Amino acid sequence: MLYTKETESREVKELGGLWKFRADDSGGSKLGFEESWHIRPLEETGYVIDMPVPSSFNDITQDRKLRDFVGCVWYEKNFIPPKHWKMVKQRIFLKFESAHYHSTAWLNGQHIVSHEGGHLPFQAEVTRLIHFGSVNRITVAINNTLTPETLPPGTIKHPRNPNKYPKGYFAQNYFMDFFNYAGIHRPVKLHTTPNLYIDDITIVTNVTKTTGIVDYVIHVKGSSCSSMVSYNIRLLDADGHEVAIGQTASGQLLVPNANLWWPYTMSDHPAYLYTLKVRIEDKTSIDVYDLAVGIRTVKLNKTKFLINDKPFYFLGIGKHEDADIRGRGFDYPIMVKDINLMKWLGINSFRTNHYPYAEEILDLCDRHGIVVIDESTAVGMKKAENFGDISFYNHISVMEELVSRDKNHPSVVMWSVANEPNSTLAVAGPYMKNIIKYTKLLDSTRPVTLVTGGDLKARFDQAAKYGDVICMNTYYSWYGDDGHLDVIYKQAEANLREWFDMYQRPVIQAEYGAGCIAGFHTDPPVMFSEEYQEEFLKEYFRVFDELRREFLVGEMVWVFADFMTHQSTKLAGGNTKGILTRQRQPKSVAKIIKQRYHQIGNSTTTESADQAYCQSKCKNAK
Ligand code: BDP
Repeated sequence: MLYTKETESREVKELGGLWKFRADDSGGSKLGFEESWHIRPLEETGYVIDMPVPSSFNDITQDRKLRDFVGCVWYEKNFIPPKHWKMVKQRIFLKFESAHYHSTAWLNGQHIVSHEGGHLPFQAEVTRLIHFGSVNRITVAINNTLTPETLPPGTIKHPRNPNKYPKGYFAQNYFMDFFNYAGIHRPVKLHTTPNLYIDDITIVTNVTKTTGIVDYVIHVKGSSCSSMVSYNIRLLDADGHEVAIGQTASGQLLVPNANLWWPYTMSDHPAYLYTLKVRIEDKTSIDVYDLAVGIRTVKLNKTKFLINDKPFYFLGIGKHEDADIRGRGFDYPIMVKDINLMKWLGINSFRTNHYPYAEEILDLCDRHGIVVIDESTAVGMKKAENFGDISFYNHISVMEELVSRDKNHPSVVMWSVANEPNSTLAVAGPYMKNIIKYTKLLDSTRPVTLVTGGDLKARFDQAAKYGDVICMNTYYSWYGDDGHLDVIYKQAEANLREWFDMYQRPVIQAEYGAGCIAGFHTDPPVMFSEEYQEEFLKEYFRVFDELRREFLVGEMVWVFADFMTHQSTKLAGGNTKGILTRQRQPKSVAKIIKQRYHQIGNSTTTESADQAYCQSKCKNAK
């Protein structure tokens, strides 16, 4: 599914703003369906409130019950379509960029689409259901309940003891360390395409000596006869000059003296983007779509992660899409601020912990040369019941939707199929082996990893070994040997070496970090103080500085900013391992990261990358 945007042949009407909202607090969340709330205006069914879209609903009101609500919530929006959209031979789609977790949508009372899982888009063609010249009504029911088969999984606890729990009491448990924010999290868009339209584009890039190779496949829909469709494909450089053309549905474009897409720490001219202009036409329709193309390769050898055949070192961070009030709701100011902070801190990469992020973020990463490890929603798979057939097929769909959405982003260099599944379980082995194998069938051009966690000994692992890169999360002197900073060097070094020795492939420290309450100072350092967080990181740095000369290809601090979690006596106001506060203000450790990352980043900027750029610029100029 292509990103929804306006082009010469497509229009978009964003349906953000205030929606009507009602939680079904009948207990089983069935009332709304039993009473068919979608067939009439929501306010006729009961009391409704205003709810901003996009946003999580949890932190918008003062109602404690809504904050922790488990079950089905209902949203409704009225809109009037532009009159000129009534044109014949045009299609209209309604797209949700994401809603968490299970969504059912109706237009004017008619069911149009259902979708399982947050963080990925879904849409329906609504051409025949739209009423012109009058108000149309969208109704969406969203259920945030997590079960052993959902991704992420959870369980619902129904304690029976009437002496301890009120009648009807139940609670949602889950095994991921972030709050289960829910609602319509990303924009809702009504958009048009011509009758014949570009449904998908797949780009694969390669490089031979100085020539860039762009293999493309255009998938169209809406034509009864494919031989009647003509294709006009043009690849333009960043200055708008045509560098290659194609006239078929699939083909290869050659770009002599190509400007390669480099991460910003590898070149003074990073993130070079070409534009693929696709135009298709038949007797009645013309459709046009522009796609940014970064020409680059990703390869591995035993000890290195190579971008354009040069070693890349992840000076990275783990993140969340999380902020005050809006929860996990998409927000341009937060997104741009985060990218600016990353550049300020010298961060050249992040993992989309622990779900796919908004496409707008990946676009920014393409343009800024920030490298992304793109992760699925499989987090918190701790029990054997999370590795059954239903989970497996859900997982397959997530990987299909994720790869199909993000495959053309040069910034995305690796897929992560899961975070810290219980890799000691025998069932985890074949399960993850098959998920990784399937992901490679979907995309053979990028490595695939599975992020492993805890102090799991390599020899007991059943699953992480199937990944191309070992991605490892550890928290020495935090979870275990609490407060003993002096164990970090020995334990972290031994652990990373053991994994490399056993599996002989590049290793990334994908998470490590210590909680820190901003403004809490102690000397000598104790846990949760700014000083402890600093010393903790410095101990890990000693290990990284030794091992990056051998097989370590990245370090990714946990975590970019403090974020909300479930409530627990161990978590005051959520997870405080941020190097920034939740409001994106630096803790003292941020300065240490900034200094280290800029220093390493500057020293790894490859002269050859810049030479290649200059050579091709000079040749183009001639
Ligand atoms: C890691 C998880 C991450 C948690 C972190 C922590 O991957 O999601 O937030 O632990 O406990 O194991 O801070």
